[in-house]
Amino acid sequence: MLAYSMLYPTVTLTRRVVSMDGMWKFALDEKSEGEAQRYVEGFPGKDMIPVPASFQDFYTEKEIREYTGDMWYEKDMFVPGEWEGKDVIIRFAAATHRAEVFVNGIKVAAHEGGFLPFCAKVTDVVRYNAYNKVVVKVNNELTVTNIPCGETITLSNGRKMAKPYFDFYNYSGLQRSVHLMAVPKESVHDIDLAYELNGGDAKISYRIKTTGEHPVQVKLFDEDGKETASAKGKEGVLEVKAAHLWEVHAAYLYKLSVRIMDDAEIVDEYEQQIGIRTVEVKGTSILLNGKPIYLKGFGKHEDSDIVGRGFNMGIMKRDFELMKWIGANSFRTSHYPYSEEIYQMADREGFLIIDEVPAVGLFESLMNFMEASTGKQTAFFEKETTPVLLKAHLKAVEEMITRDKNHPSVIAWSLLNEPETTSDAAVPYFKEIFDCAIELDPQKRPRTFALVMNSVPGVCKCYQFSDIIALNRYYGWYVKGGNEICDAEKMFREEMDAWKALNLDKPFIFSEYGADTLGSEHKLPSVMWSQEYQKEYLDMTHGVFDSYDFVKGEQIWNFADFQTTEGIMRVNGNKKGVFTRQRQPKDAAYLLKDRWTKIPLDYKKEKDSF
Ligand code: BDP
Repeated sequence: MLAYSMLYPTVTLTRRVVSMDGMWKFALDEKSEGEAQRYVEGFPGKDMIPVPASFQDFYTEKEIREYTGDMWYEKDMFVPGEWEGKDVIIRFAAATHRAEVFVNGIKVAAHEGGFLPFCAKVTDVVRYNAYNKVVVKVNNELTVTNIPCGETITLSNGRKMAKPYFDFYNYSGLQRSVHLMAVPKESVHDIDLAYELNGGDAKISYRIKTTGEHPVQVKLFDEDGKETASAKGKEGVLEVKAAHLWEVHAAYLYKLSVRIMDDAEIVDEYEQQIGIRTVEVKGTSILLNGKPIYLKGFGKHEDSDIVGRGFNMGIMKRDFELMKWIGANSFRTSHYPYSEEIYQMADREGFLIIDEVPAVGLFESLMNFMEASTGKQTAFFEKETTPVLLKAHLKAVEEMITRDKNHPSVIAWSLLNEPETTSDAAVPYFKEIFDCAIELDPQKRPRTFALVMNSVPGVCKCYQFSDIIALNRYYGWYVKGGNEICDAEKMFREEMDAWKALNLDKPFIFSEYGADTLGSEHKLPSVMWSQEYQKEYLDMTHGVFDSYDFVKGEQIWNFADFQTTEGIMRVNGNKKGVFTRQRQPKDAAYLLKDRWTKIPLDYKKEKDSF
């Protein structure tokens, strides 16, 4: 069990939440002198930076944008006197990639991993009815002992530089919201829910973890605020007659209220929106509420101009509007768990999410999409440091599942993206990760990972762990592009035939496919990088998808153009977006809209066998 609660901060009868978002003092610490100079009590300088945001794209100096190392954030926080007697907690929705937190000069928390929340309990160090100094040391170096993987090199001018083994910019800092909360000392810590449908009725099995011994009361309210079911005890069942199910693009959200009671007194109250639905894999079908579904949508990134990977509410809203417009029903949170507000919106809008842990770069190459296309085999899981990496990976899986398990939108866990799968050492590593996920998830959702180009039948030693086989495939882009596209199609079909021959009786989805395309380029006849070629590529690829009945989903790479490390393979970022980084359509968007609005949710339902 995690030391702190992952529950999203909410105000209830017993809980208080104050946002700490806004301008924070900011300083880089190139020589890592901050600690020795007691930065933990407050540091010199006047530079201010917004939170949430990545720090990089605000600045005009390249050495700041590319800065790798320690950086410091500082803010004064007022703690109200009426909170005395409760636990006072600072909650960081994310600090990328690691952080140490100090309040009034005292260390109160440390966390590794840049995309999941952590809390600092500061009850015993704060002064009430007074300002308290919060100082956070953030570090954005990449290593092979934490996810996402990469290296940190030192240039000849003495500066450190991040070298990701993955294809997105190493945006970092306090990229998500910070909250100050007051929570009762005896409180709701965690909530497990699992669903069973029976005719029109539903059973919700629940388990509540609290930090004390007082009894628990659970109630369910419908969208009109009417009480629909109730139960007593830390574990039990809520019986919902004539349940409104949560469906794709027709989400119904109930409110779950959990109270810890001391006779008539409410010790703690926590409320959360939930949706009643089941998810399972049966044969080659993915079933939602017992009915087959076909996934249409995207691999995405949290990425936009100026704020980088910082959570941006406006971008979130625009992205959902575009996804509805184009006829999508799903997305993968490639390559890290996203901001919690995005899952809340997906719950509300009825979108399906494949939730991905930040396990990317477990393949030793900056351009694994290129090297894997050559059939190159590497041995990533045979390093001396692999056990340390595994520990960090397991912890991230635990944090992600604990954080996201009650979102109806989350239908599957993606446990790695494009790892090396060709050596025997990968097998026990995968086993631990996949076992951990099924054990932690009360709903036993399907598990998957995205297979890189060289993970093919006969070579890949790990696909059997997946409940849904997810392929990242770039035939016609990294392999046999342009005028050779007929050969790309031939190779693609040969691979698909090889999968078919294995008779796995599992659903396949394409978790990535796409072609870089410049929003500015038109060319008749087409050339690679032109809008015309993106469409030709898609027509060929979709034709292959449509010929195999066990293919139950397509999530194109990528929703929008996004920032990467600079290099000869990238033109100020990856341009495989269906939309530009400014969220305007390329021509391919209209092709996809046409296709996806025609494909029914239960596409290929009759043909769910090989
Ligand atoms: C795959 C990765 C993804 C890349 C993509 C690409 O999973 O992160 O951005 O290919 O090459 O290797 O565009």
